[in-house]
Parts: sequence; C-alpha cells; structure tokens
Amino acid sequence: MNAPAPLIAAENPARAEQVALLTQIEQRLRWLSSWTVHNANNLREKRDGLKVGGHQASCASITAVMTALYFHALRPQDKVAVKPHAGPVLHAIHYLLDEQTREKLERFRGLGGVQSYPSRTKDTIPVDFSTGSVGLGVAVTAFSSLVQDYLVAHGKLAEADTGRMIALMGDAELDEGNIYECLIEGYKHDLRNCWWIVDYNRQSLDATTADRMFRRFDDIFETCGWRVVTLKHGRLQREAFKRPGGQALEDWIENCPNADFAVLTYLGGAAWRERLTRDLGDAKGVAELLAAHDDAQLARLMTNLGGHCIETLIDAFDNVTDDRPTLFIAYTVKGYGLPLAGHKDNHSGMMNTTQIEGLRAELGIEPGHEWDKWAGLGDNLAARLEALVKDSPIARKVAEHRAPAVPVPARLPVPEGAVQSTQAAFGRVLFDLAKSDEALADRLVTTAPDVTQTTNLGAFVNQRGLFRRQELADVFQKARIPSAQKWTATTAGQHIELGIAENNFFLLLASLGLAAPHFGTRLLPVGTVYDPFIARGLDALNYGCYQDARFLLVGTPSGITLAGEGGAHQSINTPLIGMGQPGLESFEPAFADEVALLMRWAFAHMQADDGSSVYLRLTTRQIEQLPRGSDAWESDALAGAYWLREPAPGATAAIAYCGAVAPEALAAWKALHDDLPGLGLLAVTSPDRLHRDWSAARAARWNGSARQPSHIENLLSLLAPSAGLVTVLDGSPAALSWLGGVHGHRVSPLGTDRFGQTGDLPDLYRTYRLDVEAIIDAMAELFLN
Ligand SMILES: Cc1ncc(C[n+]2csc(CCOP(=O)(O)OP(=O)(O)O)c2C)c(N)n1
Ligand SMILES: [Mg+2]
Repeated sequence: MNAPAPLIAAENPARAEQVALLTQIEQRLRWLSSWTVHNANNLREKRDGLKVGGHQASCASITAVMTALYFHALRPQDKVAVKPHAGPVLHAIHYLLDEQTREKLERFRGLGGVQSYPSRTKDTIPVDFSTGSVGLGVAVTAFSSLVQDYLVAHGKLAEADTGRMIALMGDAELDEGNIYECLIEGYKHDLRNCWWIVDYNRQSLDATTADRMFRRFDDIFETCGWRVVTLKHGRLQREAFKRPGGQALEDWIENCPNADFAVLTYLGGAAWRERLTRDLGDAKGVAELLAAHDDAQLARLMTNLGGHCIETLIDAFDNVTDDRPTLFIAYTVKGYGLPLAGHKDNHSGMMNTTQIEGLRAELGIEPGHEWDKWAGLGDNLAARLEALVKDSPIARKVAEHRAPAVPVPARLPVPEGAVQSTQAAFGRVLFDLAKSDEALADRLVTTAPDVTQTTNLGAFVNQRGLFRRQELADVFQKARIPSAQKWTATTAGQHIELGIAENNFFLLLASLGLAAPHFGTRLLPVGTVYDPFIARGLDALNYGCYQDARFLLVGTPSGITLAGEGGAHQSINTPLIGMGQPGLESFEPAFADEVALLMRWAFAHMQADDGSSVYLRLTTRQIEQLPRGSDAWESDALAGAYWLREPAPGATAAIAYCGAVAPEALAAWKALHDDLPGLGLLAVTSPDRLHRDWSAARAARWNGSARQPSHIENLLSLLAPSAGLVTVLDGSPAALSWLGGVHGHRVSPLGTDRFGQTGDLPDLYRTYRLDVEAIIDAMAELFLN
C-alpha cells in the first residue's frame, strides 16, 4: 500500500479546512442521492404500481471517492465513467454546481427526468461515458486513452491537453471478463493516463464477494503494467493502530472475512464491541482501546475504511503524478452512513420513511428543505462550500467539442472487375481512398480483431500503416521474406490491430466513434469482424450505439455462403441484429457499385447530426457485376431497395432478394418471367432502413407528422393487390418476410433458419433452399395455394 503523506491539521490549516469542507460535501451528496431515490419511490405520484428503483447503498458507498475526485483531484480535461448505480451521485454533484435542476432530480427515472444510469445522450448534464452494462464502462476508458494517444501521435491533440480516462467502478465489475480482455490489450498498446478506482465494498447484487480474491487483483493488474494503490484504512483507523492494542485490531481487520465485516457493520457499535472483546479482549491494550470509544465512535472507527476517508483519498490521488495506469482499490462499506450499511440485501434496498427522516435529522435538515443545497449548515459554512464548489476542478471542466465535419467526396470510385465480391469491393474502395489525398482518407482509422487480412483491410494497411506509440519494425520484411502484408508500425499509422477479442473491438470502435465530442477531432472508424462473431461483442456494440458513437462496422464474410467454413462461422441472425439495433443503419449490398455508394453515404451519415453508425454485411462470394444504364437506382438503393427489374403495373408477382443470393434471384427471374409476365425483381439493400421507414410512416398519424407513404409502400404499390412475393436472403427469412405485410401480399419467404454445415455452394444452396429451383418452387407454391 502507498502510505499517504502524513497530514497534521495544525501544520496545514488550509488543508484541514479543505478536508472539513469536502467532508460536508460528501454528506450532501449522500443526502441528495438518497433523497432523489426516496422521492421517486415514496413521494412522487405512482401510476403503474411498479417499483421505481434506485440504489441508495451503492451511492453512499462511493460518495467520498466522488467528492475527493470531482472536487479535488480531477483536472478539466479528465473524463470519467461513473459506475451505473452511482448515477444519482453524479447528478447531485451537478446540482451543487447549478448544472442540474431540482425538477429533473424530482423526476429521477421518470420520463424526461434524470436517467437511472448516466447517459451521454439522454441526460442533460455532461456525461463523458454512458454506463449501465457493468464492465463496459470501465474498459471503454482504456480504449479512449488509446484514442487520445492516437490523436496526440497524429498531431491532433497537444500532450499538455491530454487527460486521464477514469473509471469509477463497482467491485463486482471485476468479475466481468471484458475487464481482463481489456487489460491484455492495454498492455500491448502501452496504455497510459488511465485510472480505475474500485469501490471495494465487497458486495455485489446478490451477496458479499469471495475472500479468496483478496490480493489476487494486485497480481493481475501489476502483471499487466498497472500500479495498484490499496486504500484499506482511513486516518482514524491508522491512528488507532498506532495505539496500544492497535496492532491486534489491525491484524483482526486484516483477517476478518468479508461477510463477518458486513454483518457487524450492519449491527453497529455494540456488536462490534462484543465481537472484538470476544476475539481480542485478552490482547494487551485492546480493552483500553475499546473503552476509549463509545458505541457510535467504535462503529465509526471500524468503518473508517480508506474509501470513506477524504484525507486518505485526496492524498492518494495527489500522490499519483505520472501517466502510469493506476488501479485504486478503495475499501468501502456498501450503504456507508445509512441504516442499510453492510446488509447483504442492500443493493436494491431502500431506507423506509422513518430511516430517511432519521438521516435528515442527523444532518440538521429541516422538513421542507430537503432540496436546499446547503440546508442546515449556517450561512458562513454554506458560503465557504459554495466558494469551494465554484472553484473546483469539475466547475472548470472542458465542454464537449463540436468538431467540424470532414468533407466526403461526391462519389467514391466503383471498383472495376466483371466478377467481384462485396468484401473485395469494400477493401478496394478503402485502398483507393488510402492512395488518394482526400481529407477523409486521413481521418479513417481501421481496426480488426486479428482478421485484418481475411477481411480485405490488408491493402489499406499496407498503404497507411499500422499505428503504434512505439515504432515496431516488420522483422519479416527486414529479412526480405516475401509477404503481401507490410506489418511495420509507426506513430503515423492508421490501423489499430487488436487481439482476437471482439468485445475490445467494439469498445475501441465506440471510443474512436466518440473522438469528435471527446477530443475535438472527427475520426471515421472502420472496423471489420467475421459476421458471426458480431454476436460475441453484441453488448459492447449496443453500448457504443447507445452512446451515439459513430463508426462503420463491416461484418464479413457472412451467411452459409461462407460454405467451406461450416456452421460455426456462418452467420444466420445478423440481418435481424442489424434491423433490431437502434443507432445502427444496416445494409447488405450485392454488387460493387452498391458497396461504393453505401460507403460514401456511410461516411456522411456517420457525421450527420441525426446520423448514426452503419453496418455492412458482406460476403466473399464473387458474382458477376451488372451493367447499369443510369444511376437512377442509387437513391432507391440508399433508401433500402430498388427495382432491378421493374414489374409491369398490376403485376401478379415479384422476387425480392438481399445480398449474396442475387445471381439465384436473377436466374429465377429469367426462368419465370415468360410465365409470369411483368414479374418484378426487387434488390433489397437494407431490410433495416425499409422497415424503419415503414414503421415511421405508419406512426406518423400518432406523432403529428404528415403521412407520406414509405419507400417500400411506394415500391410494392406497383404490384396487384393479389400479387405473390418470394423473398430470399442468406440469413434469417424474417428479415424480408414482413414485406408481405406492407400491402397484404402473399409471401413465400426463403432464407436460412438452421445451422449450416460445410459443402460447396451448389450443395448448400440446394440443401438450405436458396437456389434457383427453390425460388421457382416457392413461386409456384404461391400460385397453387
Ligand atoms: C452486464 C450486467 N449484468 C448484470 C447487471 C445487473 N447488476 C447491476 S449492479 C450489479 C452488481 C453490482 O455490484 P458492484 O459492481 O459491486 O456495485 P456496488 O456494490 O457498488 O453497487 C449487477 C449484477 C448489470 N447492470 N450489467
Ligand atoms: Mg460492490
């Protein structure tokens, strides 16, 4: 443990005054966060009989840490991810700063009120990182630190303006695997400027946590290059340990199981006395030590852990002056200072009315003055507190940036080649950009979890280089061993190579996609991943989208079209993921010109105020490209679908396909159009956009906008009301079968809904009914029934 610098009040009155004031602020935060939760659950009108919720004990556990951080240690350029259940404390801090309103606090967890967990997009106070899904908000800070280093290396951020990326985390978050994936990646990338502060209350949601992990965290983090600072004892405890009997007390605490400590904390002073007398009564000096404290003092002493002692905390933060990543393990009591303290069920537990009234009285707050910032403190003290708050680092926080947009060329050149795959076309478009002097090209940052070459990013990387803070030679190249891939890493490189951990990949995309608001420079992140392994990082993808981070995700290859790789690599449900994920517009092009069109659109959409991230589902299947008479198809393709063969007015049938199965759809159309005159062939580029637009048009009547028919309604209105549709894609058939609902057309949906297996394409397409025969049969069936 790093011993904090000694602090003797008499020798340093300014410091003593600061500690006294911060201690008052800690109490205010504990009060305001408790009251916010209490008000929402017990005082506000309830209409649905549901529990509102909130976490008073989780808040009280971390108020001292947050006081010391926000009102002392934080620098204006630092960024913080706050553990989800301490959201009300963050809002209370901004309330003290006059940046949060009472009205919003009163509407905690209500519509338009303070969100349950800090939210970048939904809260009105500055929130650096959203949190909610435990573990992700922690790891994202490491990736944002890497992004910050990237911008420094690229001359976009001055070293003097770099901040610390800080996570305030619950100790149960240490159980999330994504933390350790991130530690390993961080070590590889020479992580710096990152603090993780653990609220080590040794309680999770269900229970007290395993004693066996004690000290193991130190080893794990130190192995990965971190400094570990353990704040086990507060100043009261450290002073008591120096007195006769103190050593025995310290040893007892050291060996006390977490659960026992929690039970005694809950029971309070008399229970502590009884237990300590029983266990230590005979040890020299202990009886006297105990006798010197009444029950309340004894309870205070025993719970004076490092994470509740302002002096200990500010000294520990002040002592870290370098940029080495640092883990602070701040021992705490869950529910500290509340009657819930230590109870194993306190995670969702709440103070009852008597208990909150007791806390109010204890803090000298008069009834009716619960929301007054400095209620019960006297004018002089209130003025000093107000001054401290106004002059605190959080009051000088750097506002989020509005970075200017990076110009996007009017068109991106279409890759040439009579036969191409969408994956190769994607790689080619990026390569052409890499060779160009477009401003856009300099802001591209590519990344992949160990699949750079197999997803066609290789040419871009050869052109623009691998990024590394410490330059890294390509040893193979130096030894003149031929290879298509240059693997030299420099500070100027634009590709960030990750190990094979998809969670890290999505978190890095999220961090890169927040570069504009965080650091004032737009980056246009492009990440590739094997389409089925999107599922591995799905929560992190959702997390990035929830924060409105902007990136281009490329899932490739996809579907059973990845024939030889078998069922474990063939994605089936990703079209539905693309449709179901807010903040992510998804597309599945079939032809190279569609890829170029969609990528250009994506780079603009990623920068638009009302834009989002974009997902392209691609394939390695090489297909014959189409001659185009004009570019009339383009705007429809961007809207989600265009008629590749327009149906005759009132036509009785159409085939709608998406992605890799375009050749089968075309061949079936050729085979059928003599029998079904006017047969249409609909190229669907985005089931997602079609469906969103359709839903929005249907909802227009309710949200007050004028009802315009949606794109898909317009397209399908060419068909006769009694027409039949065959839909086909290499993925869940549900992604297209809904088309029948647009005008009530009959549908025969083809697609994959079973795990695939190995085989060549003709075998697989036949087995899974994606081939020409299947489309013809499905059409016939529509007209037979
Ligand atoms: C990924 C995920 N799984 C489950 C939950 C539900 N959950 C919320 S808090 C929590 C445990 C919190 O314990 P800890 O991190 O120690 O926080 P504290 O004790 O400070 O409240 C769990 C399991 C969640 N929010 N996210
Ligand atoms: Mg905990």
